[in-house]
Amino acid sequence: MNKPPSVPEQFDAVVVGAGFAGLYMLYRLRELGLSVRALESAGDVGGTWYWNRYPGARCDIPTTDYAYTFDPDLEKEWTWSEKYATQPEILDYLRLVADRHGLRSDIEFSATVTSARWDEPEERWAITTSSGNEIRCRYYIMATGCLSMPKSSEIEGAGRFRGQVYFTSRWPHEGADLTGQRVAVIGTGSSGIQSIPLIARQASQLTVFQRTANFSIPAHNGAPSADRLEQLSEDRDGYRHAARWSRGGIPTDLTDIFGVTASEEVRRERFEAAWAQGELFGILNIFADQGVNPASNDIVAGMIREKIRSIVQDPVTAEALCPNDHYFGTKRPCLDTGYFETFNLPHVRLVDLRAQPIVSITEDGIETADESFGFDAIVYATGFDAMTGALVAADITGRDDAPLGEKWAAGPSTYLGLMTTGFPNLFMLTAPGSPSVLSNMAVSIEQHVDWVAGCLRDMREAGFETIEPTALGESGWDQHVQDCAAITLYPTANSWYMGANVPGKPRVFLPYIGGVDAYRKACDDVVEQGYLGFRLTGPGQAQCHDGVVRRMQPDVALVLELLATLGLPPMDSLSAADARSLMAATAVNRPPGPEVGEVTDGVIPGAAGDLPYRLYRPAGLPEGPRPLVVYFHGGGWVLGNLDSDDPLCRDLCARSGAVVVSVNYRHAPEDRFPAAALDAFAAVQWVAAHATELGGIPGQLAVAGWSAGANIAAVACQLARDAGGPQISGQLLICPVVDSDLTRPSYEENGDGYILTTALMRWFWDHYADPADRGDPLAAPLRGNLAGLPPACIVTADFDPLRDEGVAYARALEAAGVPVRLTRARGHIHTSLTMVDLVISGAPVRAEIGDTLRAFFPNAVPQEPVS
Ligand code: N01
Repeated sequence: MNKPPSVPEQFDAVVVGAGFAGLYMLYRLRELGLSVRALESAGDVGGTWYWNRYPGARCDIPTTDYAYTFDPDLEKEWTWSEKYATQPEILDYLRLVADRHGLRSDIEFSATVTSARWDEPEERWAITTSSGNEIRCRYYIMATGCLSMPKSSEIEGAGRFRGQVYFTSRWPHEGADLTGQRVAVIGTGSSGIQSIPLIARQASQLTVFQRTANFSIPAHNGAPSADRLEQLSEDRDGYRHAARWSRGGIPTDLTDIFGVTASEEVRRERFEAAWAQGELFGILNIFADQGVNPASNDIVAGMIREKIRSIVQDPVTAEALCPNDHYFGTKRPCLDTGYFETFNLPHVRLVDLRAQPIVSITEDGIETADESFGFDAIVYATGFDAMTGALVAADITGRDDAPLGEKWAAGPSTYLGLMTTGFPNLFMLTAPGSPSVLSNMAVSIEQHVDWVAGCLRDMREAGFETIEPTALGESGWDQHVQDCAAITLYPTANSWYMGANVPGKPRVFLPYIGGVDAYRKACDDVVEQGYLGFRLTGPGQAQCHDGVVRRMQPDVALVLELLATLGLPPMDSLSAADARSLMAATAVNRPPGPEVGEVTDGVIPGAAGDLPYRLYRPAGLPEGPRPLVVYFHGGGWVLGNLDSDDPLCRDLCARSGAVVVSVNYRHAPEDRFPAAALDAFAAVQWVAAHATELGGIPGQLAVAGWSAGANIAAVACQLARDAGGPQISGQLLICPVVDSDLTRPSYEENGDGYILTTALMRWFWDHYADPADRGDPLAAPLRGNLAGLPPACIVTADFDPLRDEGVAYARALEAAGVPVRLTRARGHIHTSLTMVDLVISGAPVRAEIGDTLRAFFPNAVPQEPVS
């Protein structure tokens, strides 16, 4: 007789995983009064701390900070014995939390989820487990961890070895006695680096197979930091608040010292202090620019290599242990206890797999290209299919029977690293797109869980039963995650952050690198804006405030934040003289822009007197004449000079291979309309006439400008056409002023808060031109005759009040038959493209501008663009 189908158990929520995240999620869901079942494949709570029992396993975040904060009494009662606690102690802690809050009664252990399917008509998840049970729930929450799916060994012959095989991530509970054995360890990530010194104590011979040398600093383990304990005892709430709103989840004073400009003495002092401190966020915060600037990063990396050479006695081994194929920090750095010293022991040997790769694992050991090694035991410390592995393996099928693995085939896509479209009511804790592995996990996990719990509470109060991100919200977040990574050195490394450690895995930067603080703010903003980017439904109702929570480039946002802290007066409240002084003062410490071949200053006869110019000649071969670009600086006809746009001129010169002649012009209010425009035209005429002596190619001349400089560049093109010359090959107008109408939508949207404000624009116009003149094409070129003008490249920025007039000019030029390339600086403000080397996200736009300038001169000598 057939067994009758069992009735699926019903829960409001199912949580998968009983580690740090799963336990707290369970606690919060129960607090909300929901019925919950947690499913855990292990035999006990602990997650990563249940499985990773290899010798030496410890956390690499100080234990004072690597703990829950939701239970203040537990915080006071529990004392960590060490600065970095061992795996058994952390596991004990998690067991205590489970017992203290009676969580075990809702956890089914040794239960592996085999599949989860969204039942569309029922609006519920149907989950099956390894025991054949079916469970149904409304909310399905994956707390499966980022580093829980061991990477399968892709090494040839891995199954053939007849000796003992161990995986650091699945170490036997009873331990492994390696006493007197010949042991191989493959892998030198955190797990390898922590376990190798302890394995060396037991083994008679230890051979470490290293594919990539890794950066590691001494943990200086011992008692928990007295300083942190004191801060906690004095003001626990304040300390925890600071952690929640910090960049990495630990209160840290971020430095503003740049490696490239710091003195040797300061560099050394800061490095030695971080080395002595033995904390990851310390060594990652020696210089403000070490994560983004290769030169600064090299300073830190070089000093770590010096330390390695000073510890390891054999110079060949020392050199092989020196990392040199990735920037420091771009692969997770390690904290060790005696790692490099271990290689001074006579029975320990390093095999550099770059020099002699593994050919195969054999029955007796390992064969490399050069040698055969015999072993009694092989330890794999080869890492994880990080961040996506456990989620994809969980066989989750969303709307229209679409598997998560298929959706993520080209790389994961999430909204806030918490949800993904097509999978309603599926929450993922610390998923791709969240700060997770780049942060103190304990802090990030509490934030995620609190957000999810708050979301479910809000939904219940409003009568909603399903939630799902919109395509727009999710693609916007994915873009933001990649934008944040793109300005750093991180994507350059073959790291597990990039999925590069797993053969065939798409190369996408997985975690959110914008910071715990920025992430928390984004999550909060989403809620404040009525669950922006989510669609919620419930009986008889639906809600969708569609949109993108972060559209601005992250470095632009940082510049704005920094400016806000300076408390500068609005420019439009100042006199022209004071505004000029303020502008000069704020430019003092900015990066100088790229090197060019030669910079010379000179004087041009203008429409009513001499005009200073600065000429930039590109570096490199071939020698000989180059096309010319006459450039006009920005500053609303009132501010600016040859210095103000110097970095941008260098950049344009280096990228285009053209000689750039930056010309100053008469400023308002001393010389009002149309002085600046007439000077611009006079300058263009003079440069065209003196092309040869300036090192230019006669007849190959473009004009360029930014902001008001673009205004007079555009006017000069119209005047040149009307005057029958000079011949202009192209006009580059960066965020141009082309009209005096301040009512376009971009003025509404961006008129306040993005440096160039509507009020400032009005102030500029008031200084420059009488209202009666503002419609004159010499002031508002959009209103002129546009036929027969040179090809144009118009650059607009998303958060610029002038955005729409730039677009309008492009459309009008096109309508008049002028070839136009409209380049959008996505996520930028009016000034960001001029902030060369400060707003790194502007580099791709400036590269595009360089290409356009080259295209203005198709017959010029080709020149390699700067990278
Ligand atoms: O793994 P890993 P892990 N042949 O990927 C090598 C956290 N964690 O388990 O770099 C030969 O870092 C691989 O070489 P390569 C922490 O976030 C924290 O050590 O890919 N070698 C690498 O050397 C950490 O980052 C703690 O060229 C192969 C190593 O194996 C993350 O977990 C402790 C290979 C893998 O290093 C993962 O650390 C432990 C092959 N086929 C872990 N495949 C603490 O809290 C891989 N390798 C301190």
